[in-house]
Amino acid sequence: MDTDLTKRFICETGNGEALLPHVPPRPKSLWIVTLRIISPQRSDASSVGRLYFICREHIIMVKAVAVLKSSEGVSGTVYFTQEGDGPTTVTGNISGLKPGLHGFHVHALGDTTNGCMSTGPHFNPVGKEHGAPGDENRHAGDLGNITVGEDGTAAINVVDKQIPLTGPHSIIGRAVVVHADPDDLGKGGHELSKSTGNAGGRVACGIIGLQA
Ligand SMILES: [Cu+2]
Ligand SMILES: [Zn+2]
Repeated sequence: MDTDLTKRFICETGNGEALLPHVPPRPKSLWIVTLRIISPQRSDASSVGRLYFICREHIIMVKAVAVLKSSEGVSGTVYFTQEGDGPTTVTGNISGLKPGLHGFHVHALGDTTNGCMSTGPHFNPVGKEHGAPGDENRHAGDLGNITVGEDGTAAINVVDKQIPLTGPHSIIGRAVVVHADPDDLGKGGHELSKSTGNAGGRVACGIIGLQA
């Protein structure tokens, strides 16, 4: 079964576009479909004709969501959208945090069997060091910091090219983690700067799942 939700195949005939869900999809290929055409007037009358379709791949918008919870009263919802192979937009709100900067990452695993501790290290599919979102040398999961206001709430608005929702480096099924302290973006000189940004404990997390 084709479980890739990101692609559909639009097939065209001389009479315009038609979606052919039962045609085995293959991009840029010519499909010849044999149709049995049944007359609406006479159910016993049918004829066989051939239609020629050219199918092309059509990549659609993919959406995902993570619901963040913690025992310390932190909660929030983080949304991810990606169109085609463009950048991923991250939006949402998190509340119940202390004011200031908090490290904000995608961690490698969507495993919360031991709370946020079991979500693994920062998502790092190509073996780089911890860094800032704009750095060349960074983990894919390094989204920097979120800024929490005096009301304990942070609004998230990030656009990033290294956290796709499709393909081999997809973040679907991984986790979003908010930390107790600021992420030093690899520049703090601490022994943990180049691995975690020394962002302290994991105060809330949520698993990134596909959304309709
Ligand atoms: Cu983290
Ligand atoms: Zn990192």
